[in-house]
Amino acid sequence: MPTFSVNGMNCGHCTKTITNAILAVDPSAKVETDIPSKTVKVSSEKSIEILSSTISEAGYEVTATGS
Ligand SMILES: [Cu+2]
Repeated sequence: MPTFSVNGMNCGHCTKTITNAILAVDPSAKVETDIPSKTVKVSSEKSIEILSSTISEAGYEVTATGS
């Protein structure tokens, strides 16, 4: 499952913003966020590139991408 390290994801508002942005491009996506490790795991049919740019467009910097 693609995992993104997201700089600036500090609170529940951030996680909600990011989750909603991903759900806007893929309503069937499953999103797991973890604030202490600043990671977002996404189960989605969309590509890593699309998911990464979606997080960026929501206003957060993706510093690393893994799977
Ligand atoms: Cu926040």
